[in-house]
Amino acid sequence: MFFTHALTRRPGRDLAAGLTTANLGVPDYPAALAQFDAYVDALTGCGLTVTVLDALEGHPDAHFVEDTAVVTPEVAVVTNPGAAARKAEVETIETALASFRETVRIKSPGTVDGGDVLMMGKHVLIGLSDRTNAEGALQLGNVLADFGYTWATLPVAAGLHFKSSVNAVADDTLLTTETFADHPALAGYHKILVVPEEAYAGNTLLINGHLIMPIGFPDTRKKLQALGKPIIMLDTCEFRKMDGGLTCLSLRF
Ligand code: CIR
Repeated sequence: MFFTHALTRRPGRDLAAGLTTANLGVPDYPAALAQFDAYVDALTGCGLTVTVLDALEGHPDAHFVEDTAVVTPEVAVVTNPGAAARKAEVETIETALASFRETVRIKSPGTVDGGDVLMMGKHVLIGLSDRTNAEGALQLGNVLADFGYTWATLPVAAGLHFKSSVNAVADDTLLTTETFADHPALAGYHKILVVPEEAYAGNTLLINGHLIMPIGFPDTRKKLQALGKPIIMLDTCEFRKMDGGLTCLSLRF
């Protein structure tokens, strides 16, 4: 997929009040801002025009914008995030996306977090997780089917979201942790395996032929180098403390 735009949001001063299971300590606000700025620079370097929304104080996970929408070339599906504390984030995202695409909403009792949705061309893999339920997946799948997409679900057996563990690194190639590697829904793709000690590196981002990956995962880096794509390394440690990573910080379209 070729992208021209990204939508992001600056972290707020209250980012440490967000949801987390990581047990990696409290994120440092100035350090998070520096990591966010480097991320925006990397997206710009991949040729994207990046919209940066203002921080949404009172919504400490709101910079993880990926969870609030699924954007295809034809439509922007605004989600109903699975965590009660995150539902209100979608209002400003819908407004921002409306200038780019027709928008459609996932409605309760359906819930979807965009972090569970992986677009592989015209096929969409949807992880069923604590955040994304079967009704939400059905609503999303039905909207996308109207535009010629096929879709499949699979259980998120580890990690917060499906894309915490599995991401595209080429049109037909997935980077995946061992947990997901043998699932039949992934059978048609080439796979590069992330070793368990480097599971966080499964959250690597492919943008217009560039790979953006987190620092500190040498085995995964070596495997990705074999693809011959430029690799941009970013420090995401402040976001990791809040269960976040590279894909969560933007919507690409
Ligand atoms: C949350 O628990 O919702 C946030 N603290 C982290 C969201 C990360 N989003 C993503 O992986 N797509």
